[in-house]
Amino acid sequence: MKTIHSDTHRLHHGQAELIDGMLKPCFEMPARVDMILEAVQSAGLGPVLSPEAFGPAPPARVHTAPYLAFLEGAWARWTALGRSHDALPLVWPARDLRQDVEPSHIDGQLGFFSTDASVPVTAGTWTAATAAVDVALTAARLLQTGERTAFALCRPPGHHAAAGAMGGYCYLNNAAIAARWLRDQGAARVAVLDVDYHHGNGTQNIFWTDPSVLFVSLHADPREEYPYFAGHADERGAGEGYGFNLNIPLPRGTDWSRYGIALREACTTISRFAPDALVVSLGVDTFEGDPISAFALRGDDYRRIGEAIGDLRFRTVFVMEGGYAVREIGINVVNVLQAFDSVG
Ligand code: Q9C
Ligand code: ZN
Repeated sequence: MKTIHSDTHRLHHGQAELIDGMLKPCFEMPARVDMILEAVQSAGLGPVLSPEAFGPAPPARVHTAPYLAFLEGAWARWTALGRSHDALPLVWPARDLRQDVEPSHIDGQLGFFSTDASVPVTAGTWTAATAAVDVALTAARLLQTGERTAFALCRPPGHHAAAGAMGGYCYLNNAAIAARWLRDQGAARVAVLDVDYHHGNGTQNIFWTDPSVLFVSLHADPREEYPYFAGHADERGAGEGYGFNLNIPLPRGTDWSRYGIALREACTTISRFAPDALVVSLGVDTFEGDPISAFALRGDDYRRIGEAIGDLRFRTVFVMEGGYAVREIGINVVNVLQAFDSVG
């Protein structure tokens, strides 16, 4: 399996996130990619290639124009006020407030274009996020050239980014942009399987009314975990897209005995949909040692995930999402990818 990787991700490095009333170092850090790359190379997974540039059109197929304009210019607007630390949102248009007027002040815009505070905008965030999109698209293009699979080593992650909002460490939705691009290239049906610990609310939002992109997500029950306000089982899509969204929320402490059953259900649904391509939002924050999560998957379980996905026999692009146990992140990711290859 080929891996697509760009060092440009380093330009996005948030200084802090708010935990227990204190600013703590961001869990979503550049070292995550270093560890995955090292594991890919030492396992001999396959060649590591640089991305090609796809330009602004593919993200514009998924995200709104006002949101993209905001994100591209946010750092300049922030520093123009004499500020020098991370730009963070602190006020949101919650219910009972106006949702329909974009503020002109950067402090208002940060809230208008986000779902929560876990999205520091730094000097290099836009450049890093657009590079991650190119990584995802370059991997997707490999499927067009006859490869059965490819691994997009994206950072920052993407699945919490909605059409018009950043959130949960995510700015541009790499997996959704890749799925949309595959559709635009002629794939009639694309499935997105999201195995990150957190519900992929951004991806769900983007394909909510679209019957040509099936979204299936296994994740922590939103009653007790981020993103809290999306990811319930009764969210099935709307309009033409009704029935093409499947959420499988799982309780704290979920281990393989439970996860494996849920994954089989997810795979059965995808198999029936018979997509022309499969995009996997690959998060390994389901790991028992993850510092912000509460599932209990172990190293070997990632092999089982890879085998289950490989058994589907669809052309598959893996897009990196979450995973914060930095020491084990590489081996867990490579376990999925090697097991997928072994089924091929
Ligand atoms: N106590 C991804 O995995 N909230 N995003 C963290 C920690 C945000 C996770 C709170 C979690 C976002 C891509
Ligand atoms: Zn996650």
